[in-house]
Amino acid sequence: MKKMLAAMALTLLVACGGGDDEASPGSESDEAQEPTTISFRALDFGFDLEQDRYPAGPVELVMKNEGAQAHQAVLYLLNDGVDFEEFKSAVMKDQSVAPQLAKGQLNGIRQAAGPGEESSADVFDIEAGTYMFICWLPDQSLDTEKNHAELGMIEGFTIE
Ligand SMILES: [Cu+2]
Repeated sequence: MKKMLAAMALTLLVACGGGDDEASPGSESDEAQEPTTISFRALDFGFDLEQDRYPAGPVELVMKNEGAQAHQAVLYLLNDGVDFEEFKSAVMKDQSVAPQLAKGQLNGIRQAAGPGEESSADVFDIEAGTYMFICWLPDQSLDTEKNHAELGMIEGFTIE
């Protein structure tokens, strides 16, 4: 669907590009850029992103909770040199290392969404890097004392 829209947008650009304004192709920086939607599903326990790479620029986060528990998606930008697998395994073992490996408190979805609910964050500008969504909410079942991150609710994606 995204590809199709991109192709249509390109066709429109080409179709409208025959004017006398030579500067118009590729001068998108003059105009407000349409935000990219990063939409993903929250599950018990994990995130399912439609893509693992998105372009830098304005983005909107949209989370659909398809799990049976409430979920959030706190957004982290990994420090240079930290890769996704390294971060995930370190945080699943000891969540206190997260602030040492990444910058937290970005414009993620910190407000919990209940089962079946959709939650979004305001459009913001995102720069290139490796990012991570984490859900820190406690497991509500009776048999674990873990939080969702410890149960694997950590997922990464790249902004390029
Ligand atoms: Cu969760």
